[in-house]
Amino acid sequence: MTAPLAFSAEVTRARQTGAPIVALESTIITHGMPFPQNLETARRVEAEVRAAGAVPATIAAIAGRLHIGLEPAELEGFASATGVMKLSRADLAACLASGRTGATTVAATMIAAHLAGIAVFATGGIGGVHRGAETSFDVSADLHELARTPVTVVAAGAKAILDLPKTLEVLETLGVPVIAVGQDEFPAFWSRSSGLPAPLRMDRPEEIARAHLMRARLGIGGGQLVANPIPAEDEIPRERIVPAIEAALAEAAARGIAAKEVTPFLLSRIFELTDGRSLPANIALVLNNARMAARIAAAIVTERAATPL
Ligand code: PSU
Ligand code: MN
Repeated sequence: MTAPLAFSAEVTRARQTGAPIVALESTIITHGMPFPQNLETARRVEAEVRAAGAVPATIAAIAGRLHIGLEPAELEGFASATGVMKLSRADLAACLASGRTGATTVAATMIAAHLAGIAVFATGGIGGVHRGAETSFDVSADLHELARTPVTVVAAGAKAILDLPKTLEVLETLGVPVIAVGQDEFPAFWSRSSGLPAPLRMDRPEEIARAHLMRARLGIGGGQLVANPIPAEDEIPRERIVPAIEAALAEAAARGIAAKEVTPFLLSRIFELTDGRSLPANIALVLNNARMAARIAAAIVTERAATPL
């Protein structure tokens, strides 16, 4: 018995021709943005991947099958569905085995991408170490997945709602390369600057592709985190977003929000507290990451052909 994968027509063709493919997550659609902006954004992200010369594979569990690429009607139904599970490594199998529908987080999307032979994945921001993790122990399973599954994940850093220094420490402990694109600093999702140096810096997609392939040649396993800063014209300066973050965090603590609910709660409160200003920035950075991921995926195809293992 093999994994219950369902490929879209477009992804099936790309697999036959060896075209570059970029995986896209679906938790950002169901738990990260309000309807209908979530559907519109999902479509725009797919279009951005195509425009940059790769094929998008939006990943989601629908009625017990793990979809690698969604047909337009599936994407629409999924974006407006209610009661969709939020799936990480812990619950992916349970969801599929019971025939349910679920959105894949970074961790679950990496697992699906790897099963489907897809090397590169674009998202907004990965999960990380939450503030107060020294007492709550809330550390996203995304970090452990990066340590074990060989997929290159393009994100705009980790969300600024997190404890970024602790997130970088855990990534270092787990042996995950953190590569800032085009700058020395680790980006902070809505803002380009975090005040923290990134462990590695690369300026071109080809370098990132070669590093991905070198990890495979060395048998190291695990993925790479590509930290791609939000475009300057779209960023929300740190001092503007910090008050909204502090207020949302205080509210989450007062209401006892815990476990899987934390990230969706914070994102939707920050959206409200910034009068919606957080959303265009979030959309812009996802589009920017989709473009970068497409270039890396194309470079991996080219480099693989040039340097057989
Ligand atoms: N980034 C966003 N919006 C999101 C997420 C990330 O801009 O909704 C999601 C991703 O799916 C990520 C998840 O994997 O939040 C992390 O959740 P947690 O902190 O519960 O591990
Ligand atoms: Mn968590």
